[in-house]
Formats: sequence, C-alpha cells, structure tokens
Amino acid sequence: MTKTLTIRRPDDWHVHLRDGAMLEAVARHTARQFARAIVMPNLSPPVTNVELAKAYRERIVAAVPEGAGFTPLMTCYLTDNTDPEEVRRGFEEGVFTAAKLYPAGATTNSDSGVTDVANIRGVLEVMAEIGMVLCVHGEVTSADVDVFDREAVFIERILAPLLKDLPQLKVVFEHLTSEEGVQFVESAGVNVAATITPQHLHINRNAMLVGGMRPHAYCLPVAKREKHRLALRRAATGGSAKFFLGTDSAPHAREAKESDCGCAGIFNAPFALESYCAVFEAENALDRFESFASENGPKFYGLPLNEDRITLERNGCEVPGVLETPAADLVPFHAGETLQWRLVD
Ligand code: OTD
Ligand code: ZN
Ligand code: ZN
Repeated sequence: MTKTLTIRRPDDWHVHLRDGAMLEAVARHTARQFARAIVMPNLSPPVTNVELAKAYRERIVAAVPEGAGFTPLMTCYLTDNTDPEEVRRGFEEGVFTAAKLYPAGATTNSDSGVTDVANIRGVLEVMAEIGMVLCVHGEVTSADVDVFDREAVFIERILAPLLKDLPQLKVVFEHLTSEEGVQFVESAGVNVAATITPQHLHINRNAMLVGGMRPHAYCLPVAKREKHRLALRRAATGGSAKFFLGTDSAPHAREAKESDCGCAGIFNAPFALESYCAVFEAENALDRFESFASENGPKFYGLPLNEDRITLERNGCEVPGVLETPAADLVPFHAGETLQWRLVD
C-alpha cells in the first residue's frame, strides 16, 4: 500500500513571487502548495509603502488560479527613509504583515535597502511597540568580509546589538544558513525565530562548485560547509517551535542564471513540500513535519492555523529538467531528479 501523510495545509513564510509575466508564471506553484505566503518586497522598484503593497497584492491575487484559496501576506521594504507612521498604518490596516530589512547590496534588488540600522531606529521602535515582525536578511555586505562568513558576522555586528537595544522586537532570521545562526536563534528569546529553505537542508557548497560551476545551486546567502547543513537539518527536524518553513523560492530566467554573472536565487516553489518531506523522512522525523510546515510559522506571527488538510503520497515525483513558461524557461530545484513524496492535488 502506498504510504501517505496528511497534514494541516502549510504556509510559505518567505517567497519571491516577482511581478508581470514572471508572477503569472510562478504564482500558481506557490498557491497550489500553500494557503498563505509572506511575499518579499524586492521588486524593482521595491514595495516601500502601503499603496504599492495594496496594488501588488491585487496583482498577485489576479495571477493565482481561481478558487486556489491563497492569501498573500505583504511586507514593507525598509529603506533609510522609511516613515515609521507608514509602517504602523500599513500594519494596523492589515496590509503589511511584516517589514523586511535588506542590508543595502546584500541580495537581488536590495540597492535601496538599509545602509545602517541606526537609520531605521524609529521604525523598529514602532514595530517593537505594535508587535510587528521584522524579517531580516542576515548578512553584512562589507567587502572585507568573506561571503561564507557574512551571516555569522551579521549576528555579531548587527543582530545581537539590535536585540539588546530592542529586546521586545519580533525578528525572523530569514533563510538561515549557518551553525552560528542556529545557535543564535536557539539561545535568543521567544521573540526570535527563523525560516529554513529546502536548498540549505539539501545542499552544501560542494553542490555549487564540484565538477563544474552550477549556477542553479547558487543563491544568497550561499550554501555553506557540510557542518552548517547538518546543523540546519537538526534545527528544522528537531521539534523546536523557533524554526519554520520559508522556501525563499527566487525564480530567474534560465539565461540570467547561466551567465558570466549569474543571478542568485533557486526556484523551488513547484516541488517545495516534496523537497522538505525528503529531508524529514531521511531524518526519521516525518511526525514533526506538520509543526515545521504548518504550525510554528502562524503561531510565531500570531495568525490562525489553516483548517484544511493536504496529503502527500510516497509514490515518486519526477522533477522536470526545465519548466517552459511564457515568461522564461525556469530550471527548478531538483531538476531531473526523482523525489519520493508527491503532493496529491
Ligand atoms: N536570495 N535571490 C533572491 C532573494 C534571496 O536573499 C534572498 O532572500 C532574489 O532573486 O530575489 C537569492 O539568492
Ligand atoms: Zn534574503
Ligand atoms: Zn528571499
């Protein structure tokens, strides 16, 4: 008999849905798997105020197949000039679920990000006061810091001092990639949690660099040494409520990745649950998959749990080598592989 796993419908607490033709091409994949998703605001230009977020939310809803029952949760892109009262208003009106801190230059479309957290002190004070979540891209950008060390240095230089200064602030350390990150989140207060992507549970930096350069394994923060991947697997599958699902699915056209300066980002939305499920099975932790995927996130955000259920079947799932879409050819995470679990539609 085929093994099955039925769990509360999960949410994706970190996704890039893009805009225009790319949004049309990718939104369906997220909506098929998840009830809600925290939508990252790094469009060009970025989603920096309430009006832009409302309009973007409408475009997302229009791009999702009818009857999908999918709710996008919007985030505000913080800049050096963000008005604290705009953030408060967006949160109180139910437009913003969270705000996003991109250190300027840290990742795709982060040039308008924050150059010094001191510049958003007023915004963060308001967020701490109203209980609004700060989503953090936790990497420093200084040229003198090695790209593999940027997360650990961010903790030391930025995040630890920030939480000392504002101990009530709710922080999600996004796409955690390091053992130092895991230890920091575990030892911080209940107001600090983290998302973990499928790729950082599956691959270490060898996947990018051994046997040739593999642009489809390149994302930011970059995958690190094996010991970091193992720490992330322990964190995700260990039962702590501080860690939850956030795919960081970040589609780019195939030719933009396979280039002399390839874009960062892994497109994992089409088979995200299948990918996570493989990890939980390998770690003998399928009984903890539901809390990671469907409970810890909403509890941290103070949102209700989803009431409907999804089922995964263990009868094989072939991941295509490429998805041809009107927007672009997209190479998904696990391209050409067979995963064991498959989401039943
Ligand atoms: N990382 N690519 C992108 C965002 C993320 O840092 C991230 O959240 C992107 O393309 O938007 C990536 O590698
Ligand atoms: Zn990021
Ligand atoms: Zn991201």
